[in-house]
Amino acid sequence: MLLRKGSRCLVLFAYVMAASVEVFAQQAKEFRITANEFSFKPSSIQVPRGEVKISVTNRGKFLHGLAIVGRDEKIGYIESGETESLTVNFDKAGEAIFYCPQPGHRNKGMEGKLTVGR
Ligand SMILES: [Cu+2]
Repeated sequence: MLLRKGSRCLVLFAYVMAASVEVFAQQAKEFRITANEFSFKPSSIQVPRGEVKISVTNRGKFLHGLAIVGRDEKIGYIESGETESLTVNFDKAGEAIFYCPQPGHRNKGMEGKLTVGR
């Protein structure tokens, strides 16, 4: 296939971008949580400071999600059987509560504790 100079440049750019995204993703430590009716497992996780990837698998029948008190980033909902990830940058040590943002789920017990190490 013949490509004009401009489009070859774009293809190269796309490759470089894909490679950078890959490196970026590998740097974040990943933590896995499962969601069900109506709890998270584990309900307490310890993460290091810095970039952390939290992957949530919905093992329930309802929609579930993940939100962290005091943070804007969240996963609004995850379909049953699916996994979604959230990358968060924790810049200081401390504790935070994570919960399911689906209406009523937090009150039914879908919350847990996230401890950020020093
Ligand atoms: Cu839920």
